[in-house]
Amino acid sequence: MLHFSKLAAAATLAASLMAGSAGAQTVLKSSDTHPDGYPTVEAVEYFGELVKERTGGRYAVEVYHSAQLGEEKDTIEQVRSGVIELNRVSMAPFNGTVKESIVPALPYIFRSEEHMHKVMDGAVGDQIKTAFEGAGLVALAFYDAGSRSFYNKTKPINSVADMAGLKFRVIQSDIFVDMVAALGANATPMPYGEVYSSIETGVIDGAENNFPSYDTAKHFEVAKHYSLDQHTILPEVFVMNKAAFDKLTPGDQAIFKQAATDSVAKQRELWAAKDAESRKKVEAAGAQITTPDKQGFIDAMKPVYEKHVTDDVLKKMVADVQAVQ
Ligand code: GTR
Repeated sequence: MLHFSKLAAAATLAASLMAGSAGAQTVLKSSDTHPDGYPTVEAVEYFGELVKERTGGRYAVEVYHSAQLGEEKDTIEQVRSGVIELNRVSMAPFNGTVKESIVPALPYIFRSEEHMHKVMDGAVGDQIKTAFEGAGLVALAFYDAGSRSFYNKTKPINSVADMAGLKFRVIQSDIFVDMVAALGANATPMPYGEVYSSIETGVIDGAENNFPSYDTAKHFEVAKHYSLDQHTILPEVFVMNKAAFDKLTPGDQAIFKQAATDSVAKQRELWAAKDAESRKKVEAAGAQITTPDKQGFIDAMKPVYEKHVTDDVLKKMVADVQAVQ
């Protein structure tokens, strides 16, 4: 043990001396709830490699995966206050603080993943990015997270009627709570890391997520009925503390932005592969996938839109999204 820590100290010293000879290196911390190898973790690592290369080693990124720095809500506070510089999280936990982030979280707002890409790569995406600045954050990139669907341990879901009375964990956003209520079920928002044991012990019947999360968080082991209702195609967001970003020179800011854009293409490729791989894996492990009639789910969402799309800004954004072909 002693031997190991001496070695580690020597390695750290050597690394800092090397960095010193090339000019001081600033290491930026980034959080992710997912395990090493997950597409978002890999994408931020790739971003870090590009930044390091393009700044001649002046900046590097260290990704703390597997929720090492805490659950999403906590790490969002950390990045807003500057305790960490970067964070890759879902857009949903921002719904209460960044109004414009509500739009991509609305159920069935996107017709397909292609539609989501067009919207998020276009004017509405830019509008959402600008809105994050109000929360002290620079939204560097939007990443793919496929579509979220319900899964539970109790029974297969083939229609809205089958949802009645079931208890689902939802991601921490009121939109998701209201969506579940509109489907006749009960929602409990809770941190991601508590979902497995809560399903196992019966505190909840299930949750809602995409295949890679259902797979890597092992939820398929405790909730085998997965219904492809695809209620949201909610992208992830990769954010940077605004004060930390503002401290960069204009040249470095451009490098960071370009590296983030480059990481999006990489993440989309990784995501498509992981989505297919995870689906295969959970099916082989016994997950039962049903394809419910989506129209019933879509029709039930009217009250969610009425409650959350309240002002003119949001109404216009929803219309703009719908107009994107
Ligand atoms: C995943 C998402 C995570 C986290 C999680 C959740 O799809 O990638 O960032 O938000 O869902 O449901 O908490």
